[in-house]
Amino acid sequence: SSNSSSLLLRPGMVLLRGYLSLSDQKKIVERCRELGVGVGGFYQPGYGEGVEMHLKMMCLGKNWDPHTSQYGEQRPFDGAKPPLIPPEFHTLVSNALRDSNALFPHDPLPSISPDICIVNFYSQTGRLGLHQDKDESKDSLRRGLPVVSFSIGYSAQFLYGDHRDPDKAQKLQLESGDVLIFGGPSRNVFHGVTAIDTTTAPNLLQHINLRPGRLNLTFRQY
Ligand code: AKG
Repeated sequence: SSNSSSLLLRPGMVLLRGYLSLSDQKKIVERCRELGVGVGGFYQPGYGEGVEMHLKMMCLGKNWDPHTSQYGEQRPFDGAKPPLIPPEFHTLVSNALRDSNALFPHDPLPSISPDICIVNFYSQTGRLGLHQDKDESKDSLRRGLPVVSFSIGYSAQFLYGDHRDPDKAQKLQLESGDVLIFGGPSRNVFHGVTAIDTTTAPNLLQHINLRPGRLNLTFRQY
């Protein structure tokens, strides 16, 4: 359901504004809640990571460890195996990439079979420092396989650019239902979340049954 406000932000970086329907968002919230309270569910990454992480995290498919920046099949701190990526998430990701390529045929991005999804939950004070997603395989990075990111709940002030310096970054408000894709020449873009906007859409959270905060899912192919 991508609409006319979808944007090619820069080569290889697409914003599908309002792509996820409310009903899709609600289902994603519900599924993440179920998975989040089970084995391998949400935890709070400690401080002293490479990147400032003020959020709760869970991995699906593979584990990504913020301490070592390594992928693995289990979480080092409790041995849990991450839950599988639900099949309906796979469908949403491949549809989003297909629709993005149809909107911007001059900048096609390769499709992916995501084997890792990082689910972040930002409370009202949540944030995430500027970083690159560069821990996937050399092959995945070399091919520019896109990262596909779903935003649900409160809006986020999102920064992106070619440098780690926030003053040099572009600003973007990511809203509930937005899908952001970055691959190809934008695969190594620096990005992060400076603040959560708690003033957005007061009825939205009730509709999608999310506690106050923001849920973000990023899908990648290791
Ligand atoms: C990441 O998980 O690597 C992110 O950068 C998440 C960004 C976001 O929450 O929009």
